[in-house]
Amino acid sequence: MQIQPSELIWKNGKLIPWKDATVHVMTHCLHYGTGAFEGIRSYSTASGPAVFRLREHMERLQSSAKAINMNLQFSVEELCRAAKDTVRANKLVSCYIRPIAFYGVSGVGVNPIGYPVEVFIVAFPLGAYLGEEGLKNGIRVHTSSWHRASSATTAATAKICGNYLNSALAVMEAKLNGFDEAVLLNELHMVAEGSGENIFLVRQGRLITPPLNAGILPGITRESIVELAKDMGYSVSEQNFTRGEMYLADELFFTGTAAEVTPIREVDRRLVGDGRPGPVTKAIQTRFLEIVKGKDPKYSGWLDPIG
Ligand code: PPE
Repeated sequence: MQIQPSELIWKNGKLIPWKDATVHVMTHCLHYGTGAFEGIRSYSTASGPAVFRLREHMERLQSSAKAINMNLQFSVEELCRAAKDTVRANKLVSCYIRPIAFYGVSGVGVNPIGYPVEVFIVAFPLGAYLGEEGLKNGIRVHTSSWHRASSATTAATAKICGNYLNSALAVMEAKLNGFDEAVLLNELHMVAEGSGENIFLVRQGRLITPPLNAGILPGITRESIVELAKDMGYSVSEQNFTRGEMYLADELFFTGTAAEVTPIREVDRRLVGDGRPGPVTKAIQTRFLEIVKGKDPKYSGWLDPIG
């Protein structure tokens, strides 16, 4: 996916030119994946740009950092302010915000304790993660031969850079096999999530999504959709399901900051339902896209105006 550079990047408290936001080759995180990051979206609303669930994302960044014994030197409030400053400084409205914190340069060796910690926040325009066509008509996925790294192997529920090797292997395999995205099973062979999305199954009008102890990333969109779907009157349960149960689903969809609510129209070369986004997915997607654009005052607490 091409990136459209913006002007300024926030680095450890200061805004610097895009081209200067570089790292040294001996950066610990580059070698060992010892960093944490976030993906956040800002949307255009009638009262100006607003960031969706900014605080929750910065709290998750802090939690991911804690999992790798990394002290960020910036509070959640400071990080929220910094993210908004970055969007404003770049005169962006609808955009993606990528905070990343990582162990920098000191010595050599796997142990990063005592290394300097660098924090960057980048903001840039981003369209539909799985394509406009995918957002509208659904995507084709396959079950990956790679399993989601287990909770016994890594801090699987933290958004840590190194964990994304697992996702990268899965998505490369999916693309090389002609699919749009991968679905990963966990160590118990239950459905976990996509390479960068949580997953929901709809059967007989009820929604099911894997529980947090399935080793998934605790998605902020996932949590929002659970709440929204319940408010819309749907039954929602956090329950494990199998690959075979995906084949019997009436509807399947992915959720994520980047992916928003993306329908899945085919899984392992089997049509999901009739191969078109189903009514529940469409209703939830429509409501979600209205909420993020500030069109529903009931959920205005999920939006943080940039001002
Ligand atoms: N699972 C994974 C593995 C994941 O990476 C994401 C976010 C989610 C679930 C959904 O989480 P949330 O955004 O809080 O609802 N993936 C990011 C994209 C990764 C990428 O860099 O590409 C995102 O959506 O921003």
